[in-house]
Amino acid sequence: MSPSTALRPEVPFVEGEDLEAHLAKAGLDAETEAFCRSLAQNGYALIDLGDEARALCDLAVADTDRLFARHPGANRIQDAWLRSKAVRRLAASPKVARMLEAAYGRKAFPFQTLNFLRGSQQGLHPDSIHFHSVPERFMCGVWIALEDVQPEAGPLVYLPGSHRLPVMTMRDAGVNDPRPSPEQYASRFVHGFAERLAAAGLPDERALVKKGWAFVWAANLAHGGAPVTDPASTRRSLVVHWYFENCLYYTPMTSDVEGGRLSLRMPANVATGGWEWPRKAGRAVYPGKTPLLAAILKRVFKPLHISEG
Ligand SMILES: O=C(O)CCC(=O)C(=O)O
Repeated sequence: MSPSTALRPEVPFVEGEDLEAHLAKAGLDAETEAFCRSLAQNGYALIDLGDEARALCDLAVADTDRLFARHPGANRIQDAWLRSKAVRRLAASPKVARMLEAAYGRKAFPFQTLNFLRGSQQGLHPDSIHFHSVPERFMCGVWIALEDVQPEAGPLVYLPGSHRLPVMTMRDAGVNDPRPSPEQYASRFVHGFAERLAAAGLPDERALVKKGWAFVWAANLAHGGAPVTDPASTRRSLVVHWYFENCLYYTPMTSDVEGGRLSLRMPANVATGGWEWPRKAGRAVYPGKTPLLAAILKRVFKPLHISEG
């Protein structure tokens, strides 16, 4: 093992038991310390990205509104960073990268973007069933408000503290299948996860995020979109999913975690425009033909996925 590998934490600082001991010797500024404490205690934390980012929000809105205008009824664009410099610059914010590295102890990279025009009204879910890592919990979501969020526009809703619940796998949800599917996610996991949340009895909160601020959630935090009560409202936002270096990256929804069969991913790196190999003990791991081909096609054709939900 190289010295740098030996120094990498196996548990993110903000997900472990020793955060205060770490902060005492890390010499971080007050804003970053507060960010780490909030992420550890609540499973979320806010970052003011500053005035330069607020100007980028306007450019990102102009770019994505043009794309939405070409697809009437659409509410979601996946990977607009491939076509919009402003979306890409916001997604790869150096301030976010710095604060995530301080909080997790490994270098972070953004691997996917989602732009929403209106509230998503998504059901409560943890990202840890969509994207996960080995070692676990080296993943987070960064939700950036491109305009001030109004209460009637379907704000982000989340359950503080739910990140501390055990990570739920497809088998935990009763899917006894070595090759689980998105259909089984919809028919079993969603229900099983809702039951787990009800048993935990955690109250929900809504995020009325101001333009140019980022709401960061831990991989296992339950979150979704509140109902939109004003159908004429917009809620332009940019969700950026981040991973951390030197991990295996995989899709839990189609993996058999307990059986050791992981659907490996070859995530893009939005900051560099390339991709990242999944790694184990510092060594690149072949992810399989499908993810490798998907990564190459993404780089060459820069596909956008524009959809209603
Ligand atoms: O923006 C929202 O309403 C929810 C987004 C979300 O849940 C996600 O991207 O994982």
